[in-house]
Amino acid sequence: MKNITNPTISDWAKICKRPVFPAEDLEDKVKNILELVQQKGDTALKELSLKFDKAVVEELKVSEAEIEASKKQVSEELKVAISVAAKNIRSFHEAQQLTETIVETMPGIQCWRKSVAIENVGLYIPGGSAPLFSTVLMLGIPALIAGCKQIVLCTPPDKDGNIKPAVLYTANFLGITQIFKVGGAQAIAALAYGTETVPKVDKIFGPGNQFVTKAKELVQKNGIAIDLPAGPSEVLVIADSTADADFVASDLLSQAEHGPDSQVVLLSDSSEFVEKVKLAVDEQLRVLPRADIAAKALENSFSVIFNSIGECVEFSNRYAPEHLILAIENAQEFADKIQNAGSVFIGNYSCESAGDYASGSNHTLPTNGYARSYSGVSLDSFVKKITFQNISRLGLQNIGRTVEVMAGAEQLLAHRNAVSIRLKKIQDEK
Ligand code: HSO
Ligand code: ZN
Repeated sequence: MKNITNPTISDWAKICKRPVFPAEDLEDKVKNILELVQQKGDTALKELSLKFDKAVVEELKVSEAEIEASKKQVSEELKVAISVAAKNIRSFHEAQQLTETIVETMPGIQCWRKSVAIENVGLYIPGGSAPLFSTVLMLGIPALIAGCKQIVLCTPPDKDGNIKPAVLYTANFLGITQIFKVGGAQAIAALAYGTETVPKVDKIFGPGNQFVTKAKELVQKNGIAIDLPAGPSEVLVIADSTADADFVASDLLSQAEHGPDSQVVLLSDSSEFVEKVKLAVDEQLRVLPRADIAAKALENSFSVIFNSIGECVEFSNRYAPEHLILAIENAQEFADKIQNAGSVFIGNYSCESAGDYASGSNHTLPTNGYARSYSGVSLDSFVKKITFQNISRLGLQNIGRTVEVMAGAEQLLAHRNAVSIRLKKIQDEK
């Protein structure tokens, strides 16, 4: 983890740039996969699973028997943890249901907005070295609260053609039953176009590798919505000398262990504190099973020493981290100055892991600086908001002239006539 001291503002943009590791010919490879799935449907999915996951998949849809078996493979302790986390995530997302009021903008003119669930949604749950069953909770719970009619889950099979029991258990625990053994760009293609077995959806959610992310980007051209332009995980910690170096080190490592392309950043006003954190990182890293991955991520990571915590906050707003931890005195006060971040963790005890799993907030968040303009996944991500209006005869009399004048000025005379024709009839009826 390299250190930078007091960089000039003109260097900030360069420092904030995330490392990129593009796979060779990524776009062409993904386009080929998308085409194959469009042409050959289920057959392509099975062929691609064999090619990329080395898995022979007989049935794409997970069977009842497999779901039943998962209940025996998950420990009682984990089942309790999943239910506690689910309860908190449900409470937090249920509170996001807002009933909007009917607004009378003028006498006789009523306008209102209604949230209506996106009918068909696809949830992608990556496999790989750390199967994130927690993401099933983070995507499944708001989808269910929103009232999505069809929730389709895709996740890659392992070499034996099986799905991780915790993923199956969690999906079934929520009542999600349409689970398909398919991963990578081919899963995104299946959800976007539909195959004989996998239903086509309207919006695709979930994290994934570069292939998945590229596929999500490309299928948008077909009118499919996606949650976020996802990228590698990141955390930025702002810490002063009142923080606990061991805690800060543990937070940095918790994100570093996600993948070699993750980035962790430490900002502080104290060089002694940064040194303490680095020692603690080395010590904690040694005993981590994913030390290799975390060590690689640390190579793309850095610390910056600024003159004040105020400057750290300013830099963080420029960096726009996915996760921001404020391990500083008066953390709440500084929290009010946060302009760009996916999710903020305030004080020494708010570790990111709590939000990743169980405190209630969503862990699907904007990375790669997208926190400047995007929000993380929430209940809103699973609905569209339809506006309604009801204009009475009196309402049209009140608004009519305004519309006629504006339509005339835009020279859209059919628009103007839609009002004039009505006003005239009202006049004639008098
Ligand atoms: N930190 C990840 C979410 C996660 N962590 C899932 C553990 N499991 C999102 O950036
Ligand atoms: Zn995490």
